[in-house]
Parts: sequence; structure tokens; C-alpha cells
Amino acid sequence: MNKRAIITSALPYANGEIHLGHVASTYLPADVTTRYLKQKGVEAYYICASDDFGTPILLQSEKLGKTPQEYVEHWNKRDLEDFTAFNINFDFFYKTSSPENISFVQDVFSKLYDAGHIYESEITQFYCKTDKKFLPDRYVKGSCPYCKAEDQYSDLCESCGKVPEEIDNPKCSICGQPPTKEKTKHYFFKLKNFSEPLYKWLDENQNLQKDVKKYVQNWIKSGLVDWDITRDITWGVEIPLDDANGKVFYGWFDNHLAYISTALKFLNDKGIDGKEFWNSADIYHFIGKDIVYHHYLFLPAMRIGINNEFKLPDFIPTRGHLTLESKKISKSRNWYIGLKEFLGYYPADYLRFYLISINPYSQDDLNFDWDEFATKINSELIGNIGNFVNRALGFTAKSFEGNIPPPSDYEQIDNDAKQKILSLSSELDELMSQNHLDRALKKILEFSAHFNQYFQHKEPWKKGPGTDTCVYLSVNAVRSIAISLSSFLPESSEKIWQQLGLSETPSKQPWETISELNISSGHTLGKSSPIFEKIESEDIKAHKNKLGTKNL
Ligand code: B3M
Ligand code: ZN
Repeated sequence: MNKRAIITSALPYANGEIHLGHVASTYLPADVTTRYLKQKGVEAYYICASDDFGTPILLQSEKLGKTPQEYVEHWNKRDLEDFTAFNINFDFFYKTSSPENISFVQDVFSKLYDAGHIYESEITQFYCKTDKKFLPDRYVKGSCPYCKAEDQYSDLCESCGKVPEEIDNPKCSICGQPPTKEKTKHYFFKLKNFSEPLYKWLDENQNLQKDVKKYVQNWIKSGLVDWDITRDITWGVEIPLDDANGKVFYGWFDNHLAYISTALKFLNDKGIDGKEFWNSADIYHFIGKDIVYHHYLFLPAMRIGINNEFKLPDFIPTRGHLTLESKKISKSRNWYIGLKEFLGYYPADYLRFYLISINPYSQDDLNFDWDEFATKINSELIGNIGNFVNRALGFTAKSFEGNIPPPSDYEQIDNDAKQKILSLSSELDELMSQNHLDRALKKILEFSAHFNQYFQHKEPWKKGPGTDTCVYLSVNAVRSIAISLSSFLPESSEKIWQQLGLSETPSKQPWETISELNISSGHTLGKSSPIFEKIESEDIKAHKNKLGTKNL
């Protein structure tokens, strides 16, 4: 395993609150992975930023009578607050509109330009004579040519989900007047030039998911299309050419470069040579499947275009979308749950547990279901893990005044239990290192279930021979659970640790120590109490009824 890693997750648009759909596919898996790598002794940094530029953001700020700077500043702060409340532990959260990113983007563009990867071409664009501006993307509304839904943005029909080639009955979304069409000069990135090196890179990189790789390679085979990287708007990174006349870059030209510029700022400020670190680290970009095109083609092509000055990603963990009660999440229809709202009902660890457990390392969609959430928390998290921890520690407190006895004789069943502890760290390691976070969590549940049965079978409350061994092994198993849960459920694992009467924190324990029996006889436990609280079905009913009825 590489001793260095940089982890990023798709940058959230500074344009509205973070909801469960966002955290399920990217932020949570990236956070768990970073915490795991740190436990493994890897110098790992989790870097993120708000995605500040683009037409939707400019349009929204104009509607609210704010400057785009004020508007994105608000969401940048709010997003970070919500992530922090969910224990998404970024090492650095910055913004694509940072001075560092702006100059980095302009520098990359100049290098691409000098290398001949950029060309100019005239295109025809909608223009509003009343507002005296070009109208890219969602500045134009009209009816969808496919499903005929009215009042749809020209870059996406929210009714049928298609991206219209050209919208019917176009109207300026600011003043409502029909636009004219005018010529304007745009810059294009020659994506076509990169078909071969991209294909080869995909072939050679063994860490990428096979199915994603395959269909990206099929895109390449069917012919890539050059990218228009220009927008005629006032909010974006300015194109650093005299005759660009204040035109700005399309948001997807600059946003992924903020992975690099943000990492460089963070590392250089720490006194580390950022570029050297980047190029010697494993690079992870966690994304949702809707932005595969950008991360498997556009991003690597741009890096190749500047002579691999910054290495290409090693891992692009790509996951499916979250549906909510089996329906597509939609903010406009109030069919979503804000992260902040959710954390007002239940602890962060409940959501972390549930979302990881339903989230395989694949592009399959996953579904948030309130009833399933309650069942998993009540029967698995509480009924299995919470129950074992409380049983083992509570019994030791009551019958041994919290003092761990020396183990005496080992029967077969004790040896088996001990073996479970000894093999847990490597079994989990194999799954975690391959991104199978859901399976690793399941393995911890199996471990806990095994010890529940072991405890039940040994009946230590009868104080027969072997009771000492049972207590000793069970308390050590609780310790193994606390360390292995710490990347998944940081708060609960901390609570278990305190009840074990141990110092430091579980997250600071080296990974291998999961399989050590480090609690010796004579150690005294802390105070024991239930770690979790059951979810009530009336509450779940109320949450379900609220869906789709919120007033925004
Ligand atoms: N801001 C959000 C999305 O499309 C977009 C990601 C940018 S990652 C460089 O999911
Ligand atoms: Zn207009």
C-alpha cells in the first residue's frame, strides 16, 4: 500500500443544501476510506471544495438580488457546517473561486493552448436584446421537444430527464422575451486528440471498476467530441487571452482542477512540497455515476495535455444514485431529505451505518427506505453490536467491579473466539482496501454476532469454570469492534472506547491492533451504559408523512 494518499469527492455546487443523495454516493464512502487509510498509517488527506462557478449559480444569485460571490460564500459555509455535523472529516475544504484555483486554471489553459490542444470556433448562441447578454444553458427556457413539458430549462428537461438538442418556443429566463440568435467566438478543447492515450490509460489501470471502464472505452471507440469550454457570462474564471474579451471558462473546465489547486494550497501551507506529494501519492476521486464522462475522459485528458505534470487518478470509486422511498430524489418536488434536517432527528452514526450497509461498490442505485432504516438500526446496530457491547461490559462491571480477570482454561469454543479476534484485522483489511465498505461493515456485524452467541453459550452469569476466560475474551472483542468501527461510526466507537476505560482514541490505534488482545487482566473498565437508543415506529411514520409536503 502506498504510504501517501490524496482523497477527493465530487465538489458540491455552492447552490443549495446537501441532502442524503449527495452523502450516500460520494462524501461518506470517501470519508470512511480516508479514516481507514489513516488508521493504516497512510499519510492521507481528504480534500474538497465548493463548486462555485456556472450559469445556474449566477442565475440564482441574480434572482435573489445577491452578488454571486455573496451567494457562493453562503453555501460554502453552510455545506461545510452540514458535512462537519455528519462527521465528514475533510482535511481541507476550500472553493473553486479561490485565487489559487483561478490562477492554476489559467495556467493549465495556457499550457494546453501552447501545446496546440485548444482552438477557436464561431458558434451560434441565443441572445437577449432586452438584457443585452448571451443566454447559455439555463438562461433559456421553453418547452421540451421530447415530452412537450413547458417551462423547462434548455439544458435539462426536469420532466423527462432528457437534454434537448434545441428547446421549443425559447424564452429568455430573465425577461421572458424570445431570444435572437447571434454568433460568438468560443474556445474548444481537442478531446479527440486524446482518444488513444485515454484508451491506453484505462486499459492499464487495474484499480478502476471494470464495468465503468468498459463503457467509457466504448464511448472512445464510437468517437469523442471536442469540448466547448467557453461561456459568455460574467461569473467564472476569465480566459487568459487578450482577445477573449472577458469570456469565462465553462464550470467543468475549472472545477476538477480545484482537486489539484486545493491540495497544493493545503500541502504547501503545511510546508510539504505539494506537487511532489501529489505525484507520489495514490490519488482517489470519489464520484457518482452521473459524472463518469467528466472524470474518466475530460479530467485525465487535460492532465495528459499538460504532460502529466500532475498524475492521473489511481482510483475513481463510482457509485450509483440514491432514490428515496423508491422514487427519484427531486428538490423541486420536495422529494428529498436535507442532511441537516436528518441530523435533527437521529445521530450521524445511524445514517452512516445505514447508508454504508446498503451501498455496494458498484453503480447500482440504492434506495433509502424509512422502514428499512429503522429495522437495520434496531436489529443490527442496536440488537447486535449495541447488545453485545452492553452485555459484555455491563456484566464485567456488575460481577467483577469492572476489573478484567486473568483468563484461565481455554475450551475449543474459547480458542475459536480468540481466533476470530486474531484474524479480524486482515479479513477487514482485504475488503476495505478493495473499497467494499459495505462488506467490511457486514463482517464486523458477523464478528459481533459470533461473540453474542459465544457469550450466550458460556453463560458467565452462572460463574462456572471458564467465566474468567469468557470475560477476558469478550472485553477484548469489544475493543476490536471499537477500533474497526471507528472509520464507519466515529462517535459510537469513541463512546465504546471510553466505556472500555482506554486512553487515546480508537481512531489513533494502528490497524493491526484490531487483532491484538491488548486489554490485560487487572485493567479497569469505565462506566458502562447503552450506546444507542431504539428508533420508534411512530417517529418513522411521521418522517414518511412529511416527505413531499415540506414548504421550502
Ligand atoms: N459540482 C456536482 C455534480 O455534478 C459537480 C461535481 C464537480 S466535481 C469536479 O455531481
Ligand atoms: Zn431577456
